Amino acid sequence: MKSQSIRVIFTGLCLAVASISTSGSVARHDRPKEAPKLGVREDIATMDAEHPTLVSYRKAVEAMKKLPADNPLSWQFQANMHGALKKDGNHEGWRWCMHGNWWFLPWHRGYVYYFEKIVRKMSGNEEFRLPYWAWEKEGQNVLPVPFREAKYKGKANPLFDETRVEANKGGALRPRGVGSFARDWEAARRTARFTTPFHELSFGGLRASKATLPKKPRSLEHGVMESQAHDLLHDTVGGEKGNMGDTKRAARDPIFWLHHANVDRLWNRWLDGRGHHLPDPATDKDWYDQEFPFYNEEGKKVVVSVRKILDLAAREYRYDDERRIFGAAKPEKEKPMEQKVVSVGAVRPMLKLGTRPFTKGLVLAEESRPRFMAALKADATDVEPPAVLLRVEGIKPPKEAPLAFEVFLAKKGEKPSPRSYVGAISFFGRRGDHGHEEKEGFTQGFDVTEVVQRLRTANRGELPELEVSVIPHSTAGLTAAELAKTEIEVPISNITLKLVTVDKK
Ligand SMILES: [Cu+2]
Repeated sequence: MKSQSIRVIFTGLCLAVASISTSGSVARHDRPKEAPKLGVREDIATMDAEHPTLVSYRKAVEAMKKLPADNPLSWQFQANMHGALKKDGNHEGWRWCMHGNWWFLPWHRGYVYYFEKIVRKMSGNEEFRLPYWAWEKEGQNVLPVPFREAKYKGKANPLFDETRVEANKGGALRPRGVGSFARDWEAARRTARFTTPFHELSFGGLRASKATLPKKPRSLEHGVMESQAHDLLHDTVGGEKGNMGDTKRAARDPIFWLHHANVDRLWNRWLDGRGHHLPDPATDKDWYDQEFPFYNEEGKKVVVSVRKILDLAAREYRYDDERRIFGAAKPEKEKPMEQKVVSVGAVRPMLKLGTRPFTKGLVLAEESRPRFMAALKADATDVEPPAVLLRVEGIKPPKEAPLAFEVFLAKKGEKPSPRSYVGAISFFGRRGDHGHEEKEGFTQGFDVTEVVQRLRTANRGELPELEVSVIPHSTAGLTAAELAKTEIEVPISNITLKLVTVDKK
């Protein structure tokens, strides 16, 4: 009786998937090689070390680590597809990770998708689906136990990575800050659009023009899902010198794949939100048409478009907390809008971030004040409400930066608190070793619209005097007092407040 009802549900699922895939039917019994059955990616927190998924993962990682780096099924080759050290040499399939543009999410979806296939082959477990590490859930911002121990049953544990330092001790990542991964995720989840001209208003990142192989677009301005939580998780697991903190080595750490399975899952959870949708297939064709090289479980190079990645993934896995089949979200027609941005305030003088916390007044520009106030009070029923951005501009990451910053916007005299936390600045993928972009520095902005509106409402409709606080945190396990004794300077050019308004065309 029970198995029957399960079968009914499963058939229903397959039908739903088939109806949204472009290639039509998904045969369950006599399925072609190209159409594996739908599997479920589950929360690692529900698994003990003996769970078949982890047994298979250990087996595959061990086998992959024994293969030479030029074999696409090897651990090294797979990691090098994300990024590689100079001494690793060159290969056409390497160094393809997409960061700082709107392909961050689909590229990583494809990358993890093919990796999962390879793990299935190398473990001999056809049922294998990657677990995900839900670090955004309270109490789960700790490296999962099966990855922490150097030994497993008396032998080297394939899931262990000795380059993590603090994370392997099992403490909460970001234990001393006011912010948390949960908070960062909540902020990201509220982001209304996948892409906009502003990185702090773009869940998926900034638009980039079609990339032609082998050139890839690169910018240091990360979208909200990427810059909040994702980046800092890399840094807090990797610590000062660990694999996870460096794009060129990150995927060597077996936890990388569970981290990205989670980022992939959170993309789906974002799509659950009302009005949230993928780029418009008509106006954002470039996003769907972009092709990337991956390697399948036969070790063969495959070049697939974003459209194809979405389709393949939707047919092959879903998450255990899926509320609907992802990929089914209908893109809505968005009104063309013209966005205008004006500077409405700044912190002066403000030339560097360091190892001690600071608080400074945010001075509103008198000339733009009337316009700013009018926008905040505007009845925004038929246009998009104005957005207020707090931007830390011209951040020049030092070569070694074992720290991250939490940023707060509060009423003058108020201590930084969860209510005034607006987000974090971290350096994953933006450290000073890539070339010319770093000389310019990068901007990390935050959507502070809600904070500003709350402060205004609490102050009888008028904006109170504002202060910005920036609190540094060690990613190498130092306490605030220990960190304050070290000398690290992060030059910046400015901290500004911007108003973004939308005019209907
Ligand atoms: Cu990542």
